[in-house]
Amino acid sequence: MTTTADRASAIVPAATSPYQRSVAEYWNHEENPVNLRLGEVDGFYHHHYGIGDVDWAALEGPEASRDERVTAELHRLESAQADLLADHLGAIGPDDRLLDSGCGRGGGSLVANRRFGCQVDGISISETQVAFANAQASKRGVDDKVRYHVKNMLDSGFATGSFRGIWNNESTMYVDLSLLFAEYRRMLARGGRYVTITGCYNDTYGLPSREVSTINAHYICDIHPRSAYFREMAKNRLVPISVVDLTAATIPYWELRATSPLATGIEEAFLNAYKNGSFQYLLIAADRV
Ligand code: GPP
Ligand code: MG
Repeated sequence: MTTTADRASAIVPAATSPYQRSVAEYWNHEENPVNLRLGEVDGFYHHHYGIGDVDWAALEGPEASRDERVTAELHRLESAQADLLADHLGAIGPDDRLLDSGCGRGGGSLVANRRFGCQVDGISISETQVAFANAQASKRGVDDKVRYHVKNMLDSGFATGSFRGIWNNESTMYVDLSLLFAEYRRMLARGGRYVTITGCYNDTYGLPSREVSTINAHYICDIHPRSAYFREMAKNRLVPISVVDLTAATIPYWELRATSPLATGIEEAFLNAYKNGSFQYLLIAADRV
């Protein structure tokens, strides 16, 4: 049967397993200053990391405003990451529809709407994140186009073929990729684009390193090997068009973050994982054929 309309959200609960409920709980209560203070810089609240060269001058100058400069610099690098993801969505017009899958507090959807002027739906299993994100969209006056929903990315109920583009910005490590990409195969229009930026473990290292396991424990997630992305995409009519290894580009962000009072304690694990070759920061863009 081909569905032509989105399913009403109330029919199924968003978080369907004890694991998913524990993840929703984590994000319902998460208030890390590294996310909130950065978001306050310009109202784009992100839940991903940064890329690009650090302007180390942020550490110099008056001591009193040093933290503020570092916060702004970290936010600049996270914004550059969001822009790079949007660069890979392809030619999106104002009448197209995009899905921000695992939208967090919603910054990425606002970035895409600002760039393309199109409708964006963001989904998260965290009620708190969705409420926060919808409040931001209203504040910006874009709530007619940008809407956030409490939905499960494995079974969101959006209509078949209804999206021109779908992305995950650091959220695929919470789900089984075979289920995820089967759902994207269904929801993406033919010729549509899928983009993910993700941390994955490096198959050439072997199985997850101590540092990768530490990151998993920190966020209650399950980082996949690089190979799983390509295998599951190939099974689901998603043909990679760009693969960018962002590992070297994200290390400066983590080095700066480690100097900041906003550091959460996970910085050394990321730096060591990237430097010992067990972990990679990757962008993958794929066409739905
Ligand atoms: C969180 O971003 C990102 C994840 C939970 C996914 C894990 C990412 C990997 C690349 C493995 P955040 O901005 O909420 O985290 P933090 O609070 O540490 O900044
Ligand atoms: Mg963050």
